[in-house]
Amino acid sequence: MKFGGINVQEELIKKIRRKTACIAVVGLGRVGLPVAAVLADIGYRVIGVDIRKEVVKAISSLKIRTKEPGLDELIKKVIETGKLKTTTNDLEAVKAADIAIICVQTPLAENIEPNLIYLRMACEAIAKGLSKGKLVTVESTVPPGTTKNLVARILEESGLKCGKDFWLAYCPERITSGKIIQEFIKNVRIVGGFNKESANIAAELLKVVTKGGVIITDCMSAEIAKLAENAFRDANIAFANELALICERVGADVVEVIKIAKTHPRVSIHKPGCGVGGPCLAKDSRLLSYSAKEKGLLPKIIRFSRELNDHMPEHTVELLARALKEAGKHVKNSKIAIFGVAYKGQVDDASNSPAEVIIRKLIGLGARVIVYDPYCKENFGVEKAPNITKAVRGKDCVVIVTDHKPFEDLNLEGIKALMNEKPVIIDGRRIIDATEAKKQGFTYFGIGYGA
Ligand code: SAJ
Repeated sequence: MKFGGINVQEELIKKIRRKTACIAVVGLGRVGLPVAAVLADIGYRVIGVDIRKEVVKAISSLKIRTKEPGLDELIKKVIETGKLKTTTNDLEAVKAADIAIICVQTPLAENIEPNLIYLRMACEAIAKGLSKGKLVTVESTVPPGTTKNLVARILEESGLKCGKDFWLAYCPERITSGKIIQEFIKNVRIVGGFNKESANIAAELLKVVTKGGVIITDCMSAEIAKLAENAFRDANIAFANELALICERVGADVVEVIKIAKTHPRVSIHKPGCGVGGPCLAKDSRLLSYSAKEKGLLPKIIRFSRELNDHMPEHTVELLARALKEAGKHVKNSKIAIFGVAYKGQVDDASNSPAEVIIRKLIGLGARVIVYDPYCKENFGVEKAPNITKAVRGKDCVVIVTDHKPFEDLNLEGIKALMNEKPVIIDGRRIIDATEAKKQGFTYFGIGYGA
C-alpha cells in the first residue's frame, strides 16, 4: 500500500524492527500496565492511556504498587528513562502513535452478558485519532466475532478502510498473575489478523516481544482459542473436583489418585480445591457459553464444569460443618480463621475468590470469622489478623483457602497450642500433611480426602 510514494506497510515494519515505533497502550490495568512497561523496556516509545486520572498520576509519579514480581522496578526504569509516558488524553496518544494496543477490561454484566462498554469507548477514541498506515491490536478477552463485528466497524467510522488503510489484529494476552513479566517474554503469542497484511504486521511486533514464537491465524479462531484455553482449564479443574467428591464418598485420597493417574503418558489432571477464582477462568467459560447460546447451542461440559466449580466453596463449608460436629462443636458461634483471601497463591488479588463465598456463608451460619493473608489486602468485611499467631489464637478451626507458600510449612504444633480444645483444620488446597495434622491432634478434613 503506497501513500504519496511511500509504502506505509514497509515503513511501519521498519519502525517496529528498529524499535522506533510509538505505541499507545489503551487501558493500564492488570494487562495493559505490564504490556506498556515491557514494550518501553524493549525500547519503544510508549504512551500509556487510562481514563482513571489517579492511575495515570500514580504511574507517572512512581507511586503505583503492583505486587507483581519485577513490575514496579520495570515501571520505575521506563518512567525514569522517559520511554513510558502516561496520559488520560486518548485522542492525543493515538494521534501520536503508530500502533494502538487495546487492553481494557471486558467484564460480565449482572445478567452474565459481556459488557463491552470499555472496549467500545476505547475503539471510539482510537477511531478519532486514526490515520492511514497505523496498526491496532486487541489484547482484551472478547466474545467470538468482536474484532470484526465491533472493533473494525467502530474504527471504520474514521472513514478509513480496515485491512487496507489501517491494520487490525486480535492478539490475546496469555499471562498469569505472579509471572506476568516472564510470561510476556516467553509465551507463544497468537495473532488473529483481520486480513493477511494485518496479521503479518502485528506478528512483526510480537516477534520482537516474545521468544516463545508467534502463531498466525484469523480473528475468530484467535478469539475462540483464547476462551477455549481458560474454559479447558476450568473443565479440567472441575474434573479434578468431581474426582475429589467421589474420593470423599468412597473413601480414597484424591491427591494419591491423581498422582497415580498422571503417570500415564496421556493423562493430565489439574488440582481439586475449594473453588476457582480470579479474573479469567469463570468469566471466559461463561463468555464461551454465552456465545454458543446466542447461536442456539447450549454447551454441556463448559456449563456443568462452571456449576461444579461454583459449588466447591459451599462444599468446603459443608466439610467444615461435618468436621466441627466430629469435634463436638457447631458452626454457630464457632471461631474460624480463614487462611488466604487471594484467589490463588502468591498474588495480591482477591477477585472472585472462593474466600468471599466461604466467609459469607459462615457468617450466615453464625460463625465468627477472621482472615489472615500475607499477600493480599482484602478482608471481605471481617477482621484481618496481622500474623498467624493472632489469627489462630482462641479459634476452633483454620480453613486453608489459598495455596500461599507459607501455609505449606505451618508449625502445626505451635498453632494447636494457641487454638481452642479439639481444633479443626479444613484443607481447601490439600497443602497440609494430613497424617501430621492428625498426629498433632487436629480433626483434619480436606477436599477429596476420604481416606
Ligand atoms: N485452580 C485450581 N486448580 C488448579 C489450578 C487452578 O483450583 O489446578 C484455581 C486457582 O486456585 C484459582 C483459579 O483456579 O482460584 C484460577 O487459577 P489460574 O492459575 O488459572 O490463574 P489465572 O486466572 O490467573 O490465569 C489464567 C491462565 N490461563 C491458563 O492457564 C489457561 C493464564 O494463562 C491466562 O492468561 C489468564 O487466565 C487470563 O488472563 O486469561
